[in-house]
Amino acid sequence: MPSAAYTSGGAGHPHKTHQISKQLPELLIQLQSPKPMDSKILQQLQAIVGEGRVLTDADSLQNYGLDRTTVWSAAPCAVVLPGKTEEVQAIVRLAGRENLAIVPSGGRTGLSGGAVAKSGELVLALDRMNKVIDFNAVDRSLTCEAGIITQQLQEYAEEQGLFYPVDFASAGSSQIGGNIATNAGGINVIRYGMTREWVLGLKVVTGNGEILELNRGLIKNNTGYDFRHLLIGSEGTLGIICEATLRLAPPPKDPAVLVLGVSDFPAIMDVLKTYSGALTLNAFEFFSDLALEKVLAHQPLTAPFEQRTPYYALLEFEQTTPEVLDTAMALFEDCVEAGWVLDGVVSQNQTQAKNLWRLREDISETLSFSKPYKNDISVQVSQMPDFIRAVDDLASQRYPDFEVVWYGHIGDGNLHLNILKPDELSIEDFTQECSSVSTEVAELVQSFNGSVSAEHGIGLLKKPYLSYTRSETEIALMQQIKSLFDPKGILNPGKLF
Ligand code: 2HG
Ligand code: ZN
Repeated sequence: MPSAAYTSGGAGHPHKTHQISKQLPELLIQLQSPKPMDSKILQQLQAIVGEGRVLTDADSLQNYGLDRTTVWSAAPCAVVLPGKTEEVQAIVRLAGRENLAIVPSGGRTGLSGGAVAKSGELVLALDRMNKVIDFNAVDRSLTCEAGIITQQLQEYAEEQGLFYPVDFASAGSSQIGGNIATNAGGINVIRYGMTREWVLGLKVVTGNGEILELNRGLIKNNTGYDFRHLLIGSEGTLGIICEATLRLAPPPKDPAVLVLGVSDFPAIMDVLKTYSGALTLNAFEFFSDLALEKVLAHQPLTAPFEQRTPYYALLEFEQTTPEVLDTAMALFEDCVEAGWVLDGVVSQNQTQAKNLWRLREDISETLSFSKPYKNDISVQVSQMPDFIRAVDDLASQRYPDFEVVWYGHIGDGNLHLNILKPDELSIEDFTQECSSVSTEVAELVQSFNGSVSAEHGIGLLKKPYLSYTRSETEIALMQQIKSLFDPKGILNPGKLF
């Protein structure tokens, strides 16, 4: 292997604990003079949750009113912090009586505006409901409250000798309830699937104020419609997730990370085919050299190897036996010989593995400083080469003056296409220009039978494009289902459809 020596930078701070700073343009920072909270409702909320747990100060409204999108201004009427399911139920019932819209709120790390409160809603934040309630070694499962931070859950599982495999860069601030409400994906989907795969049970409060206990931790339960799966990915429109029972896995053995410098897109797919045919991959990610350049300019990291290449593939695999690494190296030689791979580096310990991961995981945070317009699209993996070619043609025709950064979870067919805002362009003009191209991107996605939102959800941002992936009949059925779970339409109104 040409660059076997590891060259990445020092440890730095742990990559999952830093939060993306919300650098918003001034015009978006001002609150849209939220409607003051009716004092009688305020008193009733306080009676439910206790003194100091209903927030109305400007900082809290700003902080709890936004996720990581930069398009809308925060304008909730108040933030309420319940401590248990019965309090959530009482708040929902009060909101139903008063016709008050509720925005359920987790870690607000979403990228589609699903947790944005921009129209005088009450933000119901799960922060105080953050405990592990039960762990069962025989069932390999744990039950926790919805407000637990994903990374804390992962660490808890690790302390039990087990593994919660859903992982992504914002795991240090996202909450499990939000992960479930958006069916979060992340970097390990190729091996472990999305959040949905790991949910064994849910306790939720519907928009009608009923408490439902869904599936109660069972592996086998064929008793009709599985409402648990309706709630997963429902983006807070059907019910508020208060507790979850999650399945845990055995931890992967000594995972190694390989970063390969690749000549072009088709070569990435050849590398994927080569490696996934011979090894069990935990992840197969890719990023362009422009993505790497941006990360290196903002983070204390060094390039994976001296030579810069147009694209990089990042693979993670379990070293179940010492031979696995030999296989990976032999495949590397094959890929070099075929002309697909130009250089490569493999981690020799977990610190090196973590630092190599940062080259990929830090992209989103790094790009946030350029207020990117985001696309999170997917097709079947087999369609990827043709799809990428078509998206590339479209992007170079329609965005000739913008920097386009390519990266994503290529192993599961998910592309993140970020268009960077030039400094001289206002955010309004930039968003408008990008939105007009988005319809063409959506048409292209539709022609490939793909999805306009692979893992970030629909929220507010992707609402105009939902019909490119879901039929009219499906959307009408979704609306009818919503009216059953939330007859007054108080849960996250205006999101999803
Ligand atoms: C990732 O894969 C995240 O890094 C964020 O899903 C993607 O910011 C993005 O576009
Ligand atoms: Zn992603």
